[in-house]
Amino acid sequence: MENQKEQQEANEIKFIRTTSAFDCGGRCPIKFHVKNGKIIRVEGDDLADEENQLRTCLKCRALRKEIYHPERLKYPLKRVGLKGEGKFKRISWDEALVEIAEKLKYTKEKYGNEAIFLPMGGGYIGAYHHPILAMIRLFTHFGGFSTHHGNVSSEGAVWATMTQYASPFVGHSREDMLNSKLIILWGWNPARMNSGTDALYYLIKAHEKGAKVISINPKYSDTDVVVADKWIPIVPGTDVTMMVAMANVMIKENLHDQLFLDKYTVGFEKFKEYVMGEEDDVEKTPEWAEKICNVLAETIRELAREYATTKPAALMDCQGPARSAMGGQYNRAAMTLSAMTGNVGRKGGAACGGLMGIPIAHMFFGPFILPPSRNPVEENHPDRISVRGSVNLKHRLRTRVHTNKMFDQILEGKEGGYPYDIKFGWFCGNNFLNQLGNTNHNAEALKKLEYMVSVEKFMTPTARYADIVLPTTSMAERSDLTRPWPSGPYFGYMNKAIELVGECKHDITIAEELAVRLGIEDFKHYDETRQLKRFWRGTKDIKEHVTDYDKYKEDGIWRVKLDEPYVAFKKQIEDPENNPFKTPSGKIEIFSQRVADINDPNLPPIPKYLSTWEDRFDSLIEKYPLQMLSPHPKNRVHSELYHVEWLKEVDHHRCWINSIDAEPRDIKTGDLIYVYNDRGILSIEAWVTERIIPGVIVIHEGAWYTPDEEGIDRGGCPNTLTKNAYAPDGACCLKTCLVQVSKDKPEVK
Ligand SMILES: Nc1nc2c(c(=O)[nH]1)N[C@H]1C(S)=C(S)[C@@H](COP(=O)(O)OP(=O)(O)OC[C@H]3O[C@@H](n4cnc5c(=O)[nH]c(N)nc54)[C@H](O)[C@@H]3O)O[C@H]1N2
Ligand SMILES: Nc1nc2c(c(=O)[nH]1)N[C@H]1C(S)=C(S)[C@@H](COP(=O)(O)OP(=O)(O)OC[C@H]3O[C@@H](n4cnc5c(=O)[nH]c(N)nc54)[C@H](O)[C@@H]3O)O[C@H]1N2
Ligand SMILES: [Mo]
Repeated sequence: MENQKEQQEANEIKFIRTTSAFDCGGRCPIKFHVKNGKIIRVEGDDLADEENQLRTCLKCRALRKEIYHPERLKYPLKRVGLKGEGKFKRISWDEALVEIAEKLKYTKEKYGNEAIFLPMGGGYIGAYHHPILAMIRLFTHFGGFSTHHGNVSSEGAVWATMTQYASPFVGHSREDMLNSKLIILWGWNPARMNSGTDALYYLIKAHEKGAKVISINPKYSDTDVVVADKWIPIVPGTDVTMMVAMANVMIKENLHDQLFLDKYTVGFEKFKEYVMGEEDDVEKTPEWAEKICNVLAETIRELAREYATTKPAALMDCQGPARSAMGGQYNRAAMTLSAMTGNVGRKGGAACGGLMGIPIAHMFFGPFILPPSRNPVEENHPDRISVRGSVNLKHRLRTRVHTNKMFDQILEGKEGGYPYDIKFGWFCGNNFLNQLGNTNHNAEALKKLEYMVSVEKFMTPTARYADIVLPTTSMAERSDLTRPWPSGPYFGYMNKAIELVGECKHDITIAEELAVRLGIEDFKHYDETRQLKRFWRGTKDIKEHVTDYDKYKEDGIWRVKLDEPYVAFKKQIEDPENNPFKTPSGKIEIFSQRVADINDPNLPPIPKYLSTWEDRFDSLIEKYPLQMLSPHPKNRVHSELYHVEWLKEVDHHRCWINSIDAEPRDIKTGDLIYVYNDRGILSIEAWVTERIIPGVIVIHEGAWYTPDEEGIDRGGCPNTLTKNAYAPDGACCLKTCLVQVSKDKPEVK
């Protein structure tokens, strides 16, 4: 009888509401259907009305296919083959943790704590289970670790906004697009890369309501297909020429908002001198720009007039184009145009800057589970980094290697001019071999590490180089708090839906168990459920908005109701006396003295177009005539969800190439082609399409690096071709890359 009842209960379908926590611009509400302890179905948001519903994305709807994927890691593994070869054997947790603890102690004694390297990683965005936070705490207790600086996503945009506005919160809540008359998508493609779960919905609504939408992008994007009234294709990396040429037209035709500039900005005169050619005898006319960016001068003129005279207008720049050798110059020029047209702080306008975040429901994580002290390796260093986003980059370089140089540091160490000699690497929440520039070089570096641990859900290209791979839990196996970026505003409550799969352990549990083996006695254990409530109670931002914790938990989401759309810098514009910008001048700094003081010609104090390496004017173009773009994938979060067959079907991984480039190479859709440069060779299927301009190819990021015995990457990971370099402002240069394409296999070096 008892058994029957239990059976009946188990057979019932339970609904568990949660919010996803991928490192994605979306944060989707999810309703899991759980039967017999197993997720059998995934639904989206059904708690809100049509208007407020958050449209759960295709990736989250396929979640159970990831959670139960046959290749999901379920036990600790020890490498038995060569690094990268992928041969591992199952071991017990006890064996794994004993060995790791020994290696950590050995490394500390022999080389010092600085030899322990902890790469950051955003793979999971939850407050309690954040893998990196757990490890920062453990390693701080253990005497410290070394790490890196420079946000892989957005350092160019962060640098630009901190320079010009001294604030990263440059976004509007998305419904404000309904107030725009003109929306310019300048390298923004929210139909592919989620940029707020509600972004595309409001963009479509705004378009339906009559806003004109113009897109400036080398590729005719998925968003353009849906909403663009006009597509202006542009040569990658040359946006600043078009932007300053638009400024030139506005100045000449007196279309700019001089009153706004006088009242709220500093340094416009210096920018004007550059634009009008007084600084360098080159006037930045549309004809000048046309020669570089390949947009007709007349098109530039028209857009300048339209943007300056249609009010309000929202120029939506983003981070992608700045993740390049040109860095945040593009965001700085966009912010300047926004000020010139008086669209900053205005409903239906946009402040630009690419980050798009708003400060509401933007609690920061982990105040209660961070270590009690600073990382000792940096604490005792005279050049410890102070503020993230500080414009003084040079200062930062002395304690931390740049993100896109972390593998160089492993290879070359102090002798090569890097801060430390690295011996031990702990990789969690990232797949950096795959996701940073120059995979072949990164693989060499991982081979050189004395010891490496990877905590993962899957045997990623990075994990294949580890000595020990530990299996971690998925988001369905955890309770946590999360929040969206870049837009919102809402808080997510993640409810644990199923028991831990296989022998998987949470990252935080791994840290706790390792602490015991390392003899760290004061490493605190926090109870998950109680800790989440404490987060809520102790975090002003959540507590202020979330008035009913139990409902928040039950619904898996708490929506913050705004009386009117959030508009960045509204206060600064409406009441500047009492609300100065946080810049040294208290105004929008079109000219920045702080940047001028760095005195680097490649880091100009006003936004400027600078030609870069591997652009169309680099002599390397003769050998490698095509620019490669590697935008974010629609069907994955970077390299996550790679195995999910449903998602593979959505968007086949293939190389976009224009017929003008394909025909002379005898390439047809479906052909296997080789894409290469001096850094590597990859193979991929071709898609001949007019949706990308001639001279440019597209390979989406996140495909798994899979070198064959000759070293050809059969997985088609674009970072096999990108450079391990950073821009003068700290941006990772993952979009600046020259390649050649052929149908025949090129010679392997
Ligand atoms: N589905 C999905 N959504 C995601 C992510 C994901 O992996 N998958 N990742 C999330 C993360 S971590 C981030 S940082 C954001 C990233 O968001 P972004 O960095 O903005 O995204 P990207 O796809 O790299 O680039 C956006 C667009 O810029 C265009 N572009 C590239 N170069 C140029 C150029 O020189 N000029 C112009 N005008 N356009 C250019 C590309 O064609 C592309 O359409 O997305 C987030 N959202
Ligand atoms: N060519 C090119 N390269 C790019 C970009 C580009 O535009 N072009 N974009 C860049 C950008 S914006 C970003 S943000 C980076 C992303 O770079 P990464 O952060 O390296 O990319 P992900 O593929 O998201 O890797 C996250 C990993 O964390 C694992 N993971 C998820 N949750 C957990 C957890 O709770 N614990 C542990 N231990 N692991 C977990 C996942 O399985 C996954 O393997 O890629 C960058 N790389
Ligand atoms: Mo990112």
